[in-house]
Amino acid sequence: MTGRFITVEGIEGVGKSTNLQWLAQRLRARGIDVLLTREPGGTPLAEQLREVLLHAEERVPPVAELLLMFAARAVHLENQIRPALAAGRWVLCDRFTDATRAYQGGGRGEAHDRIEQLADWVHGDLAPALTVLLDAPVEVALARTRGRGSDDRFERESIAFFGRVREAYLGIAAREPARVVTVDATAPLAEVQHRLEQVLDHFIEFS
Ligand code: Z5A
Repeated sequence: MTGRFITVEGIEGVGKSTNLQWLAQRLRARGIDVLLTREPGGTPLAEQLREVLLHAEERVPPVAELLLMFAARAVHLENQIRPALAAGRWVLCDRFTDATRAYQGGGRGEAHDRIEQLADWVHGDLAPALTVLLDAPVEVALARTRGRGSDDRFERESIAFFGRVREAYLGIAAREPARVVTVDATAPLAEVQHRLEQVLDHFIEFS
C-alpha cells in the first residue's frame, strides 16, 4: 500500500506550522498514520543543512542555496519520505519543491529550467498529490511573525523579495489547479480550518 503525500506552502507567517499540526490531528482522528515533517530538514542530516541554510554567517551564493535545498531534499526523500509512503503512511510536509520554485526561482531569480532539472533529478515523478497554498498579502503575513525574536537569512529579506515569492506561488497555483488549492490565510483561524476540512474531505473522497 502506498501512502499520500501532502504539502503546505506559503510565505512566512501565513500559518503553515499552525495548520499543519491541526491537519495532522484531523487525519489521525480519522485513523490515518501520519508523518509530519518539514523542509529544509526532516532528518538529522537534513536539519544540519537547514541550520546552514538559515544561519550561515558567510554569504551563501544563490546557486549554493539552490543546491543545498535540493541536497537536503534528497536526504529527506531517501531517508524519510519515500520509506514512509512505501509503508502506507501519509506524509504531511511543511514546504517542498514549490518553495524552491517560489524562493530560489521567484525570490532570488534562479532559472526555472535549472530548478526543474534538479527537481527531476532529485525526485523524478514523485510530487505531492495535494498542495495547500496558504495565501496572504506580504504585510499581513509578516506582521504575524514580527516580534517573535528569530531572525534567519530569509526573515531578513525585503518586502519586495516576499512579494516576488508570493507571486511565484500564485503562478504555480494558477498553472496546477488540480494539485494546488489556494486558501485565504487572512481569514480568522477557525475559518481557515473550516476551509481546510473541506479540502481534506474532497481529497479523501476523490483521490
Ligand atoms: N526555503 C527556501 O527558500 N526554499 C526551499 O526550497 C524551502 C525553504 C523548502 C524556512 O522555512 C525557510 O526556508 C523559509 C523559506 C526557505 N523562510 N522564509 N520565509 P520555514 O517554513 O521553517 O519558516 P517560515 O516560513 O519562516 O515559517 P513561519 O514563520 O513559522 O511561518 P508559518 O509556519 O507559516 O506561520 P505560523 O508559525 O503557523 O503562524 C505565524 C503566527 O500567525 C502565529 O502566531 C499564529 O498563531 C498566527 N496565525 C496563524 N494563522 C492565523 C490566522 N488565520 N489569523 C491570525 N493569526 C494566525
